[in-house]
Amino acid sequence: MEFIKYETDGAVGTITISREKALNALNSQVLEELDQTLDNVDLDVIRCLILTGAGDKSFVAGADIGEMSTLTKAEGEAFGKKGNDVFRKLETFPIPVIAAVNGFALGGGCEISMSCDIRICSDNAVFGQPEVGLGITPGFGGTQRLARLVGQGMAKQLIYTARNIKADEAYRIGLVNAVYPQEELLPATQKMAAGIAMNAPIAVRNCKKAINEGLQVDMDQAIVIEEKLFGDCFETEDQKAGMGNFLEKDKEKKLKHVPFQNK
Ligand code: DAK
Repeated sequence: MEFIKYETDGAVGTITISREKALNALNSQVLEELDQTLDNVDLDVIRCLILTGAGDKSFVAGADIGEMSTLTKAEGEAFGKKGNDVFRKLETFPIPVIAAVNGFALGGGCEISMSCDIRICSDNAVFGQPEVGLGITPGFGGTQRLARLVGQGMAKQLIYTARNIKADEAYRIGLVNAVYPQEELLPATQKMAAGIAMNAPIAVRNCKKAINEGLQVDMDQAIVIEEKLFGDCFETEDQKAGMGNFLEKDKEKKLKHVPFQNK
């Protein structure tokens, strides 16, 4: 792989978009490599993913404007489909994905971070949807995911004005969960990912599914989705170990972590 690095540490996998000279902009090769990397994540071992960008200036400065500028209509459609498929794969990936946003997250960069479950950013991060200034609409789900995350009034303001916002404003409007100095971003994200990976994997996966799928339907249907995924946890080794841990009378044993299984 030329533009994607994938490393693992225990049950946490880190994907780094590594095209620093173009501020990690997404061209078709980056999208293709990201797609393949996701397909190759060993879900028997990895329980949480981190997505970040190489360097300390940019997470992803958007889709590659140079490549897009010469696309024909058909090629534009193919590029859009590739991007949307990969972004959707991230969003529906069975395990949580945390975006560690280490700088510019513009256009497709902001959109890819919004396809992740959680966004944590560095204090130099900049978010924005500059597309209307380029004569296009956000095309990788920005109009949909931004409105769901920060509410339609704020999303419309950001998209119509094409104004970039800094980390503190992104935090204030709920686009990111936390802001850290650049050098603390990855350690803090790794700590959060490791904490998630310590929890029962089937339950964590089912929570992601319940939240994602429940948000697409009305409350009556959403509750049915939750019931089903709740029920699915029973009779698993994790549920037995988790509840057994709690009920264990012996204090020593009670505090001892019983490792969870992936089955
Ligand atoms: N694409 C290609 N190259 C980029 C890039 C981008 N998005 N952003 C930066 N670069 C390259 C620059 O061209 C420059 O390359 P060299 O000239 O050194 O070869 C290098 O990265 C460093 O950039 P700068 O010299 O500009 O660095 P500065 O610090 O001065 O400025 C900046 C940083 C992030 C403010 C600036 O680079 C910038 O404004 N970049 C563009 C940001 C942007 O507008 N991004 C949104 C792109 S539009 C679709 C679906 C989705 C999309 C499109 C279609 N379909 C469904 C069909 C998505 C669209 C977008 O993301």
